[in-house]
Amino acid sequence: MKQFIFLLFIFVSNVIIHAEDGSRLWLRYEKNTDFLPEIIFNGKHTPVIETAIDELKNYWNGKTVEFLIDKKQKNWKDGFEIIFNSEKTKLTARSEIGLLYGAYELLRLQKTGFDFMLDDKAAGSTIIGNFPKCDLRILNHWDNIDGSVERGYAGHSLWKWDELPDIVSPRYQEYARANASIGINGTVLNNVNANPKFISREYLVKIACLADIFRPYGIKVYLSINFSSPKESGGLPTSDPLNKDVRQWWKDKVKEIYSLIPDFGGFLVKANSEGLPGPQDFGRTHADGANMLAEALEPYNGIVMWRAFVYSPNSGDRAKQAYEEFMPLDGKFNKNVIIQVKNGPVDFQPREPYSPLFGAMQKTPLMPELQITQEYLGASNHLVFLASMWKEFFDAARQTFTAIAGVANVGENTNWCGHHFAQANWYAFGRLAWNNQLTCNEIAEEWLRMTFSNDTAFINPVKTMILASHEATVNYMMPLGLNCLFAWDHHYGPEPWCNIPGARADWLPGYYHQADSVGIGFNRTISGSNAVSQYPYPLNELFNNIKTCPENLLLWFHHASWNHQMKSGRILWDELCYKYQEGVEQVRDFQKTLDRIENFIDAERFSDVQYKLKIQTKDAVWWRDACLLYFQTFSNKPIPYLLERPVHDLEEMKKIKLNMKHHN
Ligand code: GCV
Repeated sequence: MKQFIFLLFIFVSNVIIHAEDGSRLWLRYEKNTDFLPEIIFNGKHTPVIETAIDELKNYWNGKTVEFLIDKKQKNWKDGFEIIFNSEKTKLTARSEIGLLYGAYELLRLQKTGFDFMLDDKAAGSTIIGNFPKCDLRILNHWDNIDGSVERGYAGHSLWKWDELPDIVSPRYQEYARANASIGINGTVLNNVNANPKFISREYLVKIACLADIFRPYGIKVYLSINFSSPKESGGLPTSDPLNKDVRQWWKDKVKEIYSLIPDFGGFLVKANSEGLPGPQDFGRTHADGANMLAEALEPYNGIVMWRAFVYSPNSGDRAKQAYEEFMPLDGKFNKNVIIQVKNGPVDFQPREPYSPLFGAMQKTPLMPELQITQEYLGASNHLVFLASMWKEFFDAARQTFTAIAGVANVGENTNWCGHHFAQANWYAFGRLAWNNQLTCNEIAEEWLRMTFSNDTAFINPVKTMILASHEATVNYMMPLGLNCLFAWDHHYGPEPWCNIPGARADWLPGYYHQADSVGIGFNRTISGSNAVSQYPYPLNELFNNIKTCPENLLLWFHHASWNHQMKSGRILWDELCYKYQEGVEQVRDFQKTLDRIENFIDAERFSDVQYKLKIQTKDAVWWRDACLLYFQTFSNKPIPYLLERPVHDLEEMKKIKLNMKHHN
């Protein structure tokens, strides 16, 4: 039956739609057969230029395209300008990679139904300029040497270490192409919880092979390193960053890497975090550690991305710790060090305020780390469009960035991301890394047009659905600023009651929700942990005052009474109940939306998404019942009588032990 559906051609609105598995991502161009457009370029034909020419020859339906390089346009960076008229299209960039990005822009415009002749009639030509806001747009893979992916929900790693360099999967090139098409220009291949083996000669040869495949797409390779590599694999007695032999070891290692990968990008480092080694093991600072590596990389223009994700169980409010640790080091890092900071102060929760390090570290470049893989947002089962969450961050942090990282959500699944709509998050990450001024609406529409259909009867309802999806998920998981209510051994389902004897307090939900008979939420005001003071004026005051604190962050900053009066006129307890219920209803509406557009998309992707939405709806009810029934044991108040009753029993839910394998 499945095969039959796969081969079936469905005719809808005069458009032929053939069934498919999602492997083509947003790159669903039809190949030119009868005619190949002329692509003129008088400069040197490098591999990147060849890629750009091939893409247009294969897929551009228009007339001649002329490539030009204008090195004088310094502030164009990797951007380009397109001048389109009825005779020919001129694509000008400052560098070869700009031409490749311009080629993908032409294909995107063509695929999304852009009317190139719109201005042409009036002014003789249409001019489009598109310039990135940020230089380094990097994916971080949390891929392990054994092929597993930490927090990966799309199957095993794409990288087949046992096969490389002899066997080269075609997916490596497809991966590079997909990234280049959305402006991503770097990839960290391995997990930040790094195995020292990755920088052994044996693995560097494999990595060099991937770098060769990615190069024609303008993608540089970076690696996560383990700070104690000199000791672990170099045979030295120490990894102390101030030790002369250790410093020399890193210099030699870097030299070896560049001899194999001349355009290697640099290192990503998780140090003194969650049990990993780091400079503090030797009484040194993060700056000492980062600068040692920076010194080794500098002659080759390599960089160090040093993560600020640090916290310990005995240092007070976890949300304050990265700031406390890194602020005193501001200005102490070498110039090729960038501090990589998660968007929020804790850990990729469904909603967090922005990390107060942004804007505060004035003398050190910072790069945000966003999480594309849905560790805390329903893995690859829930439809959640993350651009909405990231835009919240960009709007709040109000900083210009030279680099940005996203923790990848791709794996070896045929559809790359485990959920067809999770592809939208990979896409959105690339587009926002290029230009975070783009709106969610623009990105969603673009992606839907590229991936499914240009028919507005399809686009409008589906766009409305995906734009609402992040808020819906926050509603049924952790509304009003709640966070970290996840189960201990996976971050998928709810376990607000989780209490493992002897476990670190800051790894248990109770640390975050602080529910008691008076109320719920973490007091981070000046009468509590005073995390509010890490924010600049007037935000600090706004957050500190329960009357002005945005309600969507209320329980992040305040321990509010169950009877606290909300703007809706309800008391906090009732509002919480309404929010959870709203989330459930939103997801049920998503199911209806999807069913209504069934005829606009192929049967295979439709039924996959329909199936996932069923899981999401069941999970939303599970989240609602688990959280409300548990918090009700503190509030001692009824669930408002107008609302649906729970369908689960608290004691039964406490027994659920998920095997995450079933949720991949
Ligand atoms: C890669 C969280 C995740 C870990 C992750 C860590 C990090 O704690 O649960 O899987 O480790 O963040 O970002 O380093």
